[in-house]
Amino acid sequence: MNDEFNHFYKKIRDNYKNYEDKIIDLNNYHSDDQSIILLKLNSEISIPDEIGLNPYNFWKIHKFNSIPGLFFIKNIFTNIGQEYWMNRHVSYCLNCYPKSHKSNVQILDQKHKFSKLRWVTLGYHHNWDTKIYSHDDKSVMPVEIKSLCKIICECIGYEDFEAEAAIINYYSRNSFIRGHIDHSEYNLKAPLISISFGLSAIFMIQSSISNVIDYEHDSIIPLLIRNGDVLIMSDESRLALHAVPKILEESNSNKEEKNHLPYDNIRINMNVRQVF
Ligand SMILES: O=C(O)CCC(=O)C(=O)O
Repeated sequence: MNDEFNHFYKKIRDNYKNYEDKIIDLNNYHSDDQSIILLKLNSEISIPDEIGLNPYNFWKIHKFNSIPGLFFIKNIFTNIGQEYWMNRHVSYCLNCYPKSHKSNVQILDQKHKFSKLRWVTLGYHHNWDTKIYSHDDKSVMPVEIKSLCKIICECIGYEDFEAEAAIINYYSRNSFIRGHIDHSEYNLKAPLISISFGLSAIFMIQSSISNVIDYEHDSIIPLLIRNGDVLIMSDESRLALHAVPKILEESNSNKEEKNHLPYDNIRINMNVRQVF
């Protein structure tokens, strides 16, 4: 992690309230400098009913001029879809599906279900030590994930995405992920899709363009990620330094909005990559 990023990361972790005015919340963002553009979709692509998505014209696709290739999409999932995907992400571990998935905990009983669960890998398993994917170390990639990611990539004009590896991160209120770059995949031209459910979080990403925002840490953008939000890191942003310094406590109004979700007090992030 570079010094500037590290410094800002710690400030947000320790006291994000002091920086609330710097955090971009796309639910309440009015850009007058054109640094974030809302794209309109005129696509005719039909969306299968069973994966819980809104029609394409409901999606709000934001493109960041300051971070080329970064897209932030809101309003993709229906409430039923959010419930379905959250349950699915939990079932990948609790019901041991697919059979050869990998997780930081081997057998998880209902009682201890989330306290120890940190990650599950599907498809080509990310080797946390060597950071090398191997043909000898993979499980079945669930078809619903493949289909979801293909549809998401099509909205930014990327037609050939093959979901080959997924890391599912499970966060409790005190969890975080330090700054890192995802560069283990052999194919770095394909986008990385990051889908989040449950608790909101602050996500930080560093732009390669400096002076994008006129403040102290001018090349680092902190974003508020809410339940159901999708980030796509493509082109230049595919190799951007990023981190999750903070999982947020729910306000009462946020809790009400999430009554349909099967789990509270957890954030689940699915990070899908094309490896080859
Ligand atoms: O949880 C997130 O939003 C990001 C996770 C992440 O950066 C990763 O898995 O590489």
